[in-house]
Amino acid sequence: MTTFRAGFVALVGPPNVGKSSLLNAVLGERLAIVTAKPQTTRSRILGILPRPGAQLLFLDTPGRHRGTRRLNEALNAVVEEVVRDCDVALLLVDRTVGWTEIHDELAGSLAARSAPAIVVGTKSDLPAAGDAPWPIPEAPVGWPAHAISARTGDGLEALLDAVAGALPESPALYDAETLTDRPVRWLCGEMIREAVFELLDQELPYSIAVEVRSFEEGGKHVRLRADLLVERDSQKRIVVGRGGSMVKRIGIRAREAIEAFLDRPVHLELFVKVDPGWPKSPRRIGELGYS
Ligand SMILES: Nc1nc2c(ncn2[C@@H]2O[C@H](COP(=O)(O)OP(=O)(O)OP(=O)(O)O)[C@@H](O)[C@H]2O)c(=O)[nH]1
Ligand SMILES: [Mg+2]
Repeated sequence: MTTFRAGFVALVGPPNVGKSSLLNAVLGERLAIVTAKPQTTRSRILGILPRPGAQLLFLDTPGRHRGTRRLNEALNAVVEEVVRDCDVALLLVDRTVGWTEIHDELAGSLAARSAPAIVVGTKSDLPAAGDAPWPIPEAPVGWPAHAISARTGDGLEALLDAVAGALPESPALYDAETLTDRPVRWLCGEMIREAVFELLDQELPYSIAVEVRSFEEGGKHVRLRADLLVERDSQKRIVVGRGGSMVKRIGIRAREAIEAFLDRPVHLELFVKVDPGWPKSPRRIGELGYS
């Protein structure tokens, strides 16, 4: 009898290294939002990939970062939990940036629990990646290393083979149809947050949360109502924009992404609301699904 393997594969690394892009590339599905800004991902997102003889359960995580806000602490707690519980860890290094102190910390945690770990060099399609040394000199001795590009797909098959081979023998842990543990309506909320990150400048996106209030499937349309939560009135004015122009742009961009994801026409209504305490309240952070 051939052996079946299954287990949890952690995607960890500093913000912006390409964790969510790698998840989407291996699944062939835009499950996790991706933006040019660091600290986009705010939660653990499970993405399930069936392979011949294996089931790979990828866990995307928020970039591990420093910061004292309650939200940051919650995000780092997510990373710690995934590092502690995974069967294999992929430690991602942006090849155009190289190894950082955050990699030292994560490598230390992984070595302490002696989980199999693989160093993944990302963004190999960029010229600056080719100029940097490979394999990465600071990476722990003996850890396998794979250079990949989520953009072109280079290196992904070899990486997936290595990951599958490192998983424990186990029957499949989820049924074959399952793609993720996140509800569709929450994933739609994330696409609204992606538009927020793309259209608003500087620090403002970090103060914004999205709460989907209703998700109705009727006829061929999906009807979605969501709140954009900000911390202060001054932020609300910017997010609404002159005569509602900004919230309208966010709505148009988000609707297009959600329609592509659901493959159906979508009616989206957005409301901007002040919720001063949300990033400081563990209860709100949990309700919003950022944990
Ligand atoms: N050229 C190139 N860019 C990439 C690749 N992978 C990711 N990027 C870009 O890098 C940026 C960050 O990608 P993400 O996937 O959001 O990174 P992340 O590690 O999930 O970031 P956080 O969620 O903020 O921690 C985005 O602008 C991506 O388009 C790649 O293979 N090639
Ligand atoms: Mg991400």
